Amino acid sequence: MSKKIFSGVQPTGNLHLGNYLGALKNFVYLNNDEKNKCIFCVVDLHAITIKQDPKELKNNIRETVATFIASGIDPKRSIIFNQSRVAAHSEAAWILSCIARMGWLNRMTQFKEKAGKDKEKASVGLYSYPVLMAADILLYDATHVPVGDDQKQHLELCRDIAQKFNNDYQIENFLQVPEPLIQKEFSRIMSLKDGSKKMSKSEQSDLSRINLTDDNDQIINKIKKAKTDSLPMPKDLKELDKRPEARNLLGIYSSLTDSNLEKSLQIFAGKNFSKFKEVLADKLVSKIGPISKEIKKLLVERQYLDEILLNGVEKANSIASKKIERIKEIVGF
Ligand code: AQP
Repeated sequence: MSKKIFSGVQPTGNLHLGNYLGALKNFVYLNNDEKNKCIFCVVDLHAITIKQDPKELKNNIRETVATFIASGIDPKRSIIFNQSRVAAHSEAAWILSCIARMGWLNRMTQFKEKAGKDKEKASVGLYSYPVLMAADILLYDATHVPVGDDQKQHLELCRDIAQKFNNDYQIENFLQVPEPLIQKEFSRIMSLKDGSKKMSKSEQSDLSRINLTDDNDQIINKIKKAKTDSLPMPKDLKELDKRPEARNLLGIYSSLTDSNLEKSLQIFAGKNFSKFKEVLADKLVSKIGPISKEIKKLLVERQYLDEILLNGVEKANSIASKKIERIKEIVGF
């Protein structure tokens, strides 16, 4: 079945192994299927929900495009563009924010996590972030949205908004209700320093994540220093429930080798962590090392990256501008 794919990545720097295994790896797989129409967006409007340095943001937008391409997304086959250049995203977000209910947004756990204890000081944008995300997806009639497990709740909200819009305006199937594409296993990669926290760009300690720009020595060093416990490698799946760091490292290994936890356990059960870490570091170096080199090469070619974005903006705009016009007609503007 052919799929219309839409997904986005925030240009907030430090793209990491979690972004790769949870999202980018899947983007590449979908991009490689000729039947699919894929749109991958650098969601810069989302990025400013938390204060960004303007110069760094500009660089991070290019770095995100470079990471898409270095990971294997083909810009000739997929549309790659930055969100802020297509005005329909902001316009649709406003209209859809009049459809979404406060009660729905109040349930979003990502806002609670990101706003932390001082909710009063969080930006309004951080709160309404999921409505903008719904606008992104719905403008392109996306049928499927590949994301990491952390975005599942936002996608459910997007489905609710689409259904309510169609119902309120009595226009059946006008907004396509999208399906999430979340991998069953390893859809949430955890911090290398704390198996209960997700690997994240904004975590202060660089040792908590493998950045996609890390060189081979950095990767090896971070895996060496990754938190484990003093016991040997677990013997069965049940044991993993109580050992989140071991589960995470085995999950990373399994995802990199397109395997599963059970098979990985058969190889490493009872062995020393140090031996396992050596094998894991090797796998990471052979997967992430070439991506890191390619990102650095591409970053020098600023004009090439800008052309990809310009070209993508033109294509995205021609789709989104038609949809927003129809939305405006439907609401009575
Ligand atoms: N740890 C993760 N495991 C699996 N998937 C992940 N994703 C992010 N972190 C993990 C997925 O990567 C895609 C792009 O994410 P994003 O850049 O839009 O923002 P995010 O989810 O907010 O990423 P971070 O790293 O967690 O950023 P900060 O630190 O700013 O909060 C998404 O599909 C996401 O699911």
